[in-house]
Amino acid sequence: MAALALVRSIMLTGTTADVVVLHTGAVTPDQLSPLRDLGAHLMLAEHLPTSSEFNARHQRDRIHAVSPFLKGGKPLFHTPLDNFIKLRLWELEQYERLVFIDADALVVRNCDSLFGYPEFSGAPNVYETLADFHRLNAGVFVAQPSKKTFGNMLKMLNAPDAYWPRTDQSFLQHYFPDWHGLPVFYNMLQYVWFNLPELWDWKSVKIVHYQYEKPWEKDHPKAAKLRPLIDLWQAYFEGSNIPDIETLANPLGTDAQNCG
Ligand SMILES: [Mn+2]
Repeated sequence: MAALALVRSIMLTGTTADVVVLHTGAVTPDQLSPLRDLGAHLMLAEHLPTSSEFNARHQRDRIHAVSPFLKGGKPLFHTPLDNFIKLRLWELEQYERLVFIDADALVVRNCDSLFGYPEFSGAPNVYETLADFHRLNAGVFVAQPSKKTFGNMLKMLNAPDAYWPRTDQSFLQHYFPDWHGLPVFYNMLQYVWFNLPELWDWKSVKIVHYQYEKPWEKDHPKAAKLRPLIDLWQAYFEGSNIPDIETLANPLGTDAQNCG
């Protein structure tokens, strides 16, 4: 499963934090055991107790009809109701602070400094234009677990007629309107590679986030454009020939700029 590449990448950064994998009941024990072997703690999480009206409004087919993805494709496994499960992180009061990272990401440098950031810190959803710096991408964020916060979230989330077109991402931006911005390097979205190559610098990138098409999908429409990033993910997934990040070539454009 995809989280194997992520967990391996985190362990290779020498983190001193507990690594916890939040998973649904749809994941099988043989998919989970390699994660445990790498030292991850596994945590089964249930869907949130949202109303049946809420659940109907957030069914995949309905969300995609009302609020289609116009900028890129997502694989079919994508289930909107599963996305809200990540709010259960706020129930984990045994931790003072946590850093959430989407399973479709790789941590290529140590990110323990994120534990020093306040709630709620997240990186902007920048992958097409710099005008999007005010939008949140919920793939990486810093939170302070609190059952009280969790209860308040559930109330707002599940309010009558509430509709969250980008699921947890829309909700978190609404719940934390004054979120703190993390540098983009903490959540480099893969489309930056071809849309804003001048932003990409391997010397600073800490987390690569494969938003939209996934690096484990066979020959997706963006595969040719993203080949170096897909090869990097595969190396972490296989656990062999993982390159030294310092030696990776930046996308074209950055190199040209550096020469000038
Ligand atoms: Mn993601």
